[in-house]
Amino acid sequence: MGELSTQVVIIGGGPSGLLLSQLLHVCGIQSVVLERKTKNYVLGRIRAGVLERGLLHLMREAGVADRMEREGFTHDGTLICYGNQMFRVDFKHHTSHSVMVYGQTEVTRDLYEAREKSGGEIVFNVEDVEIHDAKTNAPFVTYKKAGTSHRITCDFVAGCDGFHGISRKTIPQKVRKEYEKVYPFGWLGILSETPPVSHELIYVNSERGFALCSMRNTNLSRYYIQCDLSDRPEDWSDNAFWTELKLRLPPDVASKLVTGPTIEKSIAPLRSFVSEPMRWGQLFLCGDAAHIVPPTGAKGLNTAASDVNYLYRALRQFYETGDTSGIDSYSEVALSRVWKAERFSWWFSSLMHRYPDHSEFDFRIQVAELQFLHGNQAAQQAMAENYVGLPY
Ligand code: FAS
Ligand code: PHB
Repeated sequence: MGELSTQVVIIGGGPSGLLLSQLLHVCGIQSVVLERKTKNYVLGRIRAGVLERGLLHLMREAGVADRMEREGFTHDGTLICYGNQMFRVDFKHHTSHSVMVYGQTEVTRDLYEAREKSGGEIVFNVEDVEIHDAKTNAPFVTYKKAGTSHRITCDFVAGCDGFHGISRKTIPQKVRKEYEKVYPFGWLGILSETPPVSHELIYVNSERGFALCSMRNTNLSRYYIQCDLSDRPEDWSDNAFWTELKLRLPPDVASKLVTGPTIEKSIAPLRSFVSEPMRWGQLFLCGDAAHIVPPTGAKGLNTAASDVNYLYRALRQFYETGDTSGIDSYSEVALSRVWKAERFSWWFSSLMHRYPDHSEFDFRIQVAELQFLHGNQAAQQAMAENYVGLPY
């Protein structure tokens, strides 16, 4: 049995775990990251694309913002289409803030590079991770790697292992309160080495269903269309995807769309999910381990970042002063912002998708909501405040 000791064991080497590890490192707190996959596997997952202002600040504080500042795209607004209408919500005008378009893959790559450069301990291909004695002052984590058992004693455990991880389930079922809403459709997403159809994102509510035009750089486009839950990526040829996307876009946008071979094609199911509490003894949950949002509002990665912000500051406060107030209030403070992100993501999803079980009345309410957003500056300000990211 391999024996190790550290201050914080972080389970999960995705953006939550890596960002927390790097921020703790910057203020001299030791951590070990346990990741069940390989680094390349983690980097191969195509996920989020829009970063809130809070995450930008955290990346700068973690010392990993240089490439993002060079290669990311600052977006001051977004376009919204419905019926034969298209309008722009001006984030900068309403909030004096923007968002950064920079893929989660690149955020994760920058964090891996920084951890490796500073000698961070990241163990890949771990198996059978288990958290022990979380309710005591001497928690420890065991895991296997290549058949050898290991044990790490620590002060705290950060569960950053995503929706399918083991951390949330370490909290006894009778202690956990879970809330869930499953949406009756998925998102079929593609990447193509083609120039984006627009320099800003376009969210579309068309009679054939939702569509989103996004990007990663000037020659890497990211497009999504709402699809049935029974669909599989292999059911959609490239030609079928492009044809459907064009049918959902306004004609003047569709006519400018540059198509090409897809280099990635995947379907993400949509769900809203929250598990409370986010703390159990010395175990703290961050990111998808505790909550999931439909990607409509680009809040998944960004809400993981706000959890990391609260936990990082709470642990720093404890190690620097012995004060446990941040740790003791972590779950309540993090959940307050989580639920606001859940609300916005649910609201924006309700506004932009065609629901198979919608009545005629539901549909007319959706049109009225879109017309109100289109014509009311206060409504656009409320949307802009949520989209750029509420304050931490
Ligand atoms: P992650 O799931 O990213 O990372 C958890 C890590 O823990 C993984 O690397 C996993 O391998 C590891 N792990 C799991 N169990 C473990 C164990 N037992 N031991 C050790 N390691 C373990 N958000 C957006 O904002 N926009 C999007 O378009 C978008 N698209 C998405 C598409 C998909 C298919 C999915 C699943 C999510 C998407 N998201 C999107 C949300 C996504 O970006 C998450 O919010 C973000 O990855 C959260 O980061 P983490 O909390 O680090 O969780
Ligand atoms: C993306 O570029 O992947 C993206 C952008 C905005 C969203 C969801 C996904 O709301």
